[in-house]
Amino acid sequence: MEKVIVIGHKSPDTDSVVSAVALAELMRCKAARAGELNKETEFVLNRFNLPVPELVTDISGNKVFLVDHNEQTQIVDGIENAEIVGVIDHHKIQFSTSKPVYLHFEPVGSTASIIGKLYIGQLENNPNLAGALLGALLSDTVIFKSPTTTDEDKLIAGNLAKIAGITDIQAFGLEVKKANASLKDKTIEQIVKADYKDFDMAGNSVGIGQTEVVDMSELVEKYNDIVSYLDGIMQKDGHRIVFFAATDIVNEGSELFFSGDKTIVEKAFGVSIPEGKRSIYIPGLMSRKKQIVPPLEEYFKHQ
Ligand SMILES: [Mn+2]
Repeated sequence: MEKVIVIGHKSPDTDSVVSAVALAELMRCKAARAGELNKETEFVLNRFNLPVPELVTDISGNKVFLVDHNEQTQIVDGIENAEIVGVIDHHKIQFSTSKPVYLHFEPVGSTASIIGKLYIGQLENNPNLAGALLGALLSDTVIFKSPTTTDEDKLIAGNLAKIAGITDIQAFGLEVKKANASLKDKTIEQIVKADYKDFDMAGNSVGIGQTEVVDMSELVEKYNDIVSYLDGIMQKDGHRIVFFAATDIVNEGSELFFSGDKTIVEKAFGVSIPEGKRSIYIPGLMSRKKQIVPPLEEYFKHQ
């Protein structure tokens, strides 16, 4: 393939970046990223001696292979002047092309799982790439705790761990997660926007950020700042509603902050929120894709 650039979504997470790096190396093309790296991704690339892919903010004029996303709002700018040649993803299909393209979608816990399975033969000789893919898999599945996790993810993780020489998958997963979990040294923007995605739901623009937290007490002092930051996004971007989920990966639940009409939150999630309160704790809520997006889409569909 000539000059294909492999790239993940805006506000990239570890799955997006590592999948791009791995696929580019395996297909012998170029990896890029559509935004700044978070600390967790930095940790994984570092740990396995992998290069940081080049930052690309406008993809115009290139052939592009998308990994870990396919929704218009999440694709790097300039895509309307580029040619999509392929997509490997584990999200719902939300796009169309005028030409035939290579598509590989699977309902598994990470894009890294798909790449790890497809290329397991080649990965045998590349323990660093296998280790990084394992890190991305464990990140996206929240060390297998997310409801998006499948038996196949666990199987692939085992194979990748063997190649990478990692004996304790749980301990390695926690190491990966902890690299990004402390809120202490981060600005509100870094906390909310590190993993933030815009969605179009029946003509309504919905923004949803998510972060994983190991120590929820760090959240308390940031409550007001988070709420006013969300209000700022609401005003600037003209959304119908904006969310931020702080997900407790130890106790398995999320504090769901919002800016917008609280009846949307109440109806979509079947909760009741006291007047003036701008967040609600939802036990068991771990996954944006499986537990936040679907109830909201259901709500807006019937509006
Ligand atoms: Mn992913």
